[in-house]
Amino acid sequence: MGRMDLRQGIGLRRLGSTADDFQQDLLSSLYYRKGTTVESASARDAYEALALTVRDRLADRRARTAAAQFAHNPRWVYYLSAEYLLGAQLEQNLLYSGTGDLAAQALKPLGRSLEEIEDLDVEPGLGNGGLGRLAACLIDSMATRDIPAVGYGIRYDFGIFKQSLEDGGQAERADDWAFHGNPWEFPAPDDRQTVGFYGHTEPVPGSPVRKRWVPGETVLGEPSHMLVPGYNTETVNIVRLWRARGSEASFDLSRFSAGQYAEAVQEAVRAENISKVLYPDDSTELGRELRLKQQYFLCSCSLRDIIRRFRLRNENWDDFADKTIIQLNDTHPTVAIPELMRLLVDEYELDWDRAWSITRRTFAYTCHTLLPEALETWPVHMFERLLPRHLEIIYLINMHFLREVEAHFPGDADRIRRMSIIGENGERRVRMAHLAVVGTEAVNGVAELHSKLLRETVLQDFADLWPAKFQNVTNGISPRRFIRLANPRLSEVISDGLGGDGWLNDLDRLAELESLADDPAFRERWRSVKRANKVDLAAGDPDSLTDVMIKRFHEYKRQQLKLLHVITMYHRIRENPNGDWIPRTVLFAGKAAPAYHAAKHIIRLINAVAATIAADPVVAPHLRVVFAENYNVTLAERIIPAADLSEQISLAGKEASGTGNMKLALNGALTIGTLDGANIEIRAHVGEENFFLFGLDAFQAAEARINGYHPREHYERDAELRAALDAINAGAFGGVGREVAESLLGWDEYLTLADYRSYLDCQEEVERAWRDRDRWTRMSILNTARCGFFSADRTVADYAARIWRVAPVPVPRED
Ligand code: 26V
Repeated sequence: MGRMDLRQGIGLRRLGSTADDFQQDLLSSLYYRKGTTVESASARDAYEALALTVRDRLADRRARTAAAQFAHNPRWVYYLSAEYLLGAQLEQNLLYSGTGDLAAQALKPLGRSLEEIEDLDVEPGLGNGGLGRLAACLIDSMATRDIPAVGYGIRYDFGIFKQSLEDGGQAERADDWAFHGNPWEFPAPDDRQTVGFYGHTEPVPGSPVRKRWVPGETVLGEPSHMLVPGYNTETVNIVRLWRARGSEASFDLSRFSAGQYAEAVQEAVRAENISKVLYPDDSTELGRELRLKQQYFLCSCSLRDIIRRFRLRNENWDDFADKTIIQLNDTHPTVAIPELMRLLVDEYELDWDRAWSITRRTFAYTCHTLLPEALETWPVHMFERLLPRHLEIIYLINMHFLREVEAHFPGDADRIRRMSIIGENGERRVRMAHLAVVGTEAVNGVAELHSKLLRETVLQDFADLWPAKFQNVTNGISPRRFIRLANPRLSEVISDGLGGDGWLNDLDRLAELESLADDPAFRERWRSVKRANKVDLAAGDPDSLTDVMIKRFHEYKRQQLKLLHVITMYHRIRENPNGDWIPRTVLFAGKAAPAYHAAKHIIRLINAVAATIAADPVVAPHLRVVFAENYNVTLAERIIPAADLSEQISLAGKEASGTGNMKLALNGALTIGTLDGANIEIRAHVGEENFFLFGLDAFQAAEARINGYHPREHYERDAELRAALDAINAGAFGGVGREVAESLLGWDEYLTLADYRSYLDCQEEVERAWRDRDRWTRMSILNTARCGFFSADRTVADYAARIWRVAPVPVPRED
């Protein structure tokens, strides 16, 4: 209650809502917070002053949110994620605070346009791809649904690397995203935490289970938070990001005085390295100690913060799980499970069974992959060195757990070996997914097929033991960011069609567009929006079919399949230059993990093919290949509204969900895709006649592998496929790409050649549909109209009802 009284008591001035008020506040930010004047303000000064002015308005709502939420003492949702891809903040915060027009007005006396200022807003690239962007969409929707929540993460100094092309290949540069400072965050140094590493454990006299951990190294975690406003509601939640710092004692003054400058700071540097850089994951770079350190750093800081917050309103540990649900975004934060056990048993002196019952009810785990190589494990010896007490606790958890298994499946030694948290084949390793399943109340996959495959393959033993624990929660996306902000033209058409913008909080209402799909005037508007978006993107002829494949580069996603299609189109056009070809712009964008050589070869080959086609006067008028550098949220927001065709062509059974597929379909792109991840649900929603399906299904793909797959058979049998691969090998594309051809012909891990013919046939279907402009537009409208299900608001509602069991806590409006 203290907080609310405090705020009410101080009679803080309300921020005005007129253009004049905003103007005044912008100028005072410029004068008093930036310390400059209208005359001498740089563009960056104007940007920062504007950011602070907008932030103030949200901070006001934040204060009321905190008061209302704490007064309510609800069950809080804590989202733990090593990654957040928040996207640019200014435009979003202008929209969510309803100050866009005011801002444009207020900037005029400064001689600046809003567009110019928005270009200075840097996106914090604190994630790799889908998993990090999902975290950002979910916290947006939690705020929009008035769910008391905090997202916890790491404030990396360097985010996902910046990609550029050099000689057609990927080059990486560091992403010093906060080089100029970050006006959106509030440092909260008083909430800093101390985190231990290494050292040893000592018995506690008189207690058989408690231990004292004496760390060999300690590091400070300093939080700052960014505001996470809900749309069309008062709630403003936060995402709290931890940054590692050396303590005062880590600077060695005596060494400095002796001229040993590097040595004097080495301990502080070691500490600060923990939050220095985001791991460009999705490669085989696993097993690095620093990465495990990051994970524990995040978990330890966040749990202590969660406990601090719990104790503001509660006393009894038995209430902890009723007031706390911690959602683990993949296994990266799984060490939170033994950490909570350690805090409860060793520090707060609860007995083991009570602590375990609390812990299990506190956590839930979302799995985001099926790829065996992406399932995290850590060498036992590394764990033992870095986190000796946690390893002991994991052993104890495992002992109790395996007894439970033995009780259910007596004498099934094989099952016990398979299910153990400690893998014993070769090097002993801690299996984080097993720990996550054992230590949580609910486990979910991210699309129907993915959840089913989890239950039936990777986690089958666990599903046998605890069938009720396994659930599905299909992913979703923020309609505010990916329709309203990314595609203002389409948003206007939709709002006109539906009579208002209520759909932005209730995406199922898009269904009302269905009746307009046959209205010629509406279709015409729909088409002209897409065309204008293509003109803005300026990637190619706006009247060409804009065919986009935008996602991380991964062999399982099969950019190489798209490329074989491109090469075949190139051959066909060359052979028949006067054919009735449909002009196409094929746009690729995406990053490859720096150590993922096969993926980088594919990037290089794409650019070599693009150059060859561009230089060919016969083919260039019909076909253009573009590789857009440095794919990130900001670039996605430009490409998605301009797309006609969405490539979702992963090998069935490999893509857990995909979320780009949803963004593209909602913006009226038609999907060509396999029966994988959320594609299956997209197809079910839009109707099979409005989706281009091809390829093996997950069952057939698994069968093909088991029955002995021979890519060469496809090569021998299919002349066009052979021509494409032969062209690569013959050096038709500047001699680039032989590695790609070699891997496809040699092993073809992801059955690219098996799906080639089916994919090409399906592309002909696409072209037939494209030739009938009205048919295509109708399909496009229906895609948008029928994808309301893929709002992250629905995803959050599912988590809230079935996993978190939390209800909204509305924040009263001021006045
Ligand atoms: C990690 C690794 C690391 C080792 C080598 C291979 C590999 C492959 C993938 C990954 C990423 C695993 C976690 C992840 O980002 N999953 C993505 O999560 C999205 C949100 O749920 C989902 O839409 C994507 O389908 C899924 O790939």
